[in-house]
Amino acid sequence: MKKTFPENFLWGGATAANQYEGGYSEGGRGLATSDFITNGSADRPRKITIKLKDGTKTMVNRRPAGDPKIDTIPEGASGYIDENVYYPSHKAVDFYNHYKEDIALYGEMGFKCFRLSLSWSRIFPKGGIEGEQPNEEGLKFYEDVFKECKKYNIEPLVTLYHFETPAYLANHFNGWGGRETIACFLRMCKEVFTRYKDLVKHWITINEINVLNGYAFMGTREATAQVRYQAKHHMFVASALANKLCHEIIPDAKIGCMVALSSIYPKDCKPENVFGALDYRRGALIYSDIMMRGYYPSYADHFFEEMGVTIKKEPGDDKIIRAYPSDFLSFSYYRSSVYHTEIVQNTDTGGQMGDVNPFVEKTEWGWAIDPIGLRYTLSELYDRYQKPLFIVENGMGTIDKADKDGYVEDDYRIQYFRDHIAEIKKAVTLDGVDLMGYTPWGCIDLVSAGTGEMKKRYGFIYVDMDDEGNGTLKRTKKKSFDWYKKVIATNGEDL
Ligand code: P53
Repeated sequence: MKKTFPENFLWGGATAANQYEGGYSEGGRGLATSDFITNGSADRPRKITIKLKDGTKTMVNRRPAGDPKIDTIPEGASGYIDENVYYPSHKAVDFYNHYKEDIALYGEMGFKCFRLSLSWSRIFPKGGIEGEQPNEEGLKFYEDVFKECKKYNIEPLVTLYHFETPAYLANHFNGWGGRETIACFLRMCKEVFTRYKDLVKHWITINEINVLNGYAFMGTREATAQVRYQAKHHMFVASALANKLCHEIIPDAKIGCMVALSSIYPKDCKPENVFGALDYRRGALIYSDIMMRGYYPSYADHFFEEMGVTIKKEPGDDKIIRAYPSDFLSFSYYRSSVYHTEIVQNTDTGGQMGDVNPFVEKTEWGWAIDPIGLRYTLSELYDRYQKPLFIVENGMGTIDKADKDGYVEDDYRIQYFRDHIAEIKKAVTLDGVDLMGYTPWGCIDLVSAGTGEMKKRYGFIYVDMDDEGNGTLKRTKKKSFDWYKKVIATNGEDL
C-alpha cells in the first residue's frame, strides 16, 4: 500500500489556447471557430456570428457543450468577425505576449507540469490541407514556450485539440463531420510530434470528447445525434492514429485521451434510478471504453439504436481503434450530478447537472462541490480500466474580490482544493489508483468556456481583466498561490 503520492507525481495547472492564449491574428495564425463566439453569462447564451451564403450577417446561439439542442448553421454559411462585437478568444488573457512571466510564476509555485493546448490554426492556418506548409512563426511560438518550461523543469502536457477547429476545415469539410479532417489533424500531429519530440513527452489528443457539439466545438454545421456521433467516430480513428504516430516519432512519450467525467449518482435506491444512473453514465464512459480498451462496448449498438444513429465506418477503422489505444485516461472533474428517471435529460453525453443534491454545497454557478465524488470517479475508472489516470481539470469558478493591488484572499478556493486533494490522496493510498498527476483548471484566471466571462475565476493568479475585455492584464498572486506552492513542495503532505 502506498503511503503518499508517488515521487514523480505531476503537480501543476491547466489551460487551453482558446481561453488563454489570445494573439488571434498575430504570427500568421489562421482563424478558428472559437474566434466567432461572443461572450455571454449564466443565463445569456454565447453566440456565433455568421455570414449567410447571400451575405446576410446574423448570429446563432452557441449552446453549452453537451447540449444537443443546438442551432444549425445553414449550408454555405460561415463564421465571420463583426468589428462591433467583443470576442473573448481574440485577446483572451494574452498568454501569447505574457508567456515568460506566466511560466516564471508557475515555476515559482513549483509546478512539475503545465497543461496547455495548441491552437491548430496557428500551426496550419488552413488546418493542414493537402500541400499546405506549416506556419513557422506558430511552430516557433510553442517551441519558445516549451523551452521556457524547461528552464523551470516544468513538463508540458499538450492537448492537441481543445474546443477550436480551423475555420477553413469547418467551412470546407464540415469540420469533424467530414472524414477529410482526420488526415488534416494527423498532418498537424506529425508536424508537432517531430518538431517537439525532445521537449514534450506528455500528450492528450482531444479535450472532453464527450461534450463536443456543433460548429463552435467540432466545426459541424449540424448538431443532430447522427452528425455528432459520426464526427466522434472520426475522432476515435484520428485519436488512435495520433497515438500510433506519437509512439513512432517519440518512443518515450505517453499519449492519453480526455473525457469529462464528473460523477453521477442515483437519487435514491429505487432500482430504476440506480440502473438508470448507470445507463446514463454510459453516455460518457462509452468514449473512454472505446479509446482505452480499443473497441465499441457491448451496449453501443443499443445506445446508438435508441438515438437512431448509424455510424458509417470504413473498412479498417475498427482495426485501427483496436491497435492503438490510449496510454492513459485523463479527465476533468468539477462536480457531481444526481440522476432520476423523471428528470428531463437534455444531453446524451452523460454530463448534465441533474437534480439538486441536498447533501452538498454549490458554487455560484450551481456546480455541486463534492470531493468524495472525485475519489468515487477515480475508483470507478481505475477499477474499470486498470491503466494510469490523470486529473487534468478540477477547480472552482468563483467571483473573486480583488483589493486595489489585485490581491484576492481566496480561502474558499484553498478549502475546495484541500478537500479534493485529501480525497485524491485516499484514492492513491487506499484504493491503489495509479494516478500520474493533478493539474487544476485555470491555474491562472482565464476566459470561461461555458459563458465567455472573466468573472468566473479559477486561478491561483489573478488577472486584471473584465467580462468586456477591459483591464491591464496585470498578474497578481492570490492567497491560494502560496498555499498550492506549499502543497507541491511537500508532495501533498501539508494541506
Ligand atoms: P467553464 C461544461 C461542463 C464541464 C466542463 O468550464 C466544461 C464545460 C464546457 O463549458 O469544460 C471544461 O469555463 C473545459 C474547459 C473549461 C472548464 O471545463 O465553463 O475543458 O475548457 O473552461 C470549466 O467554467
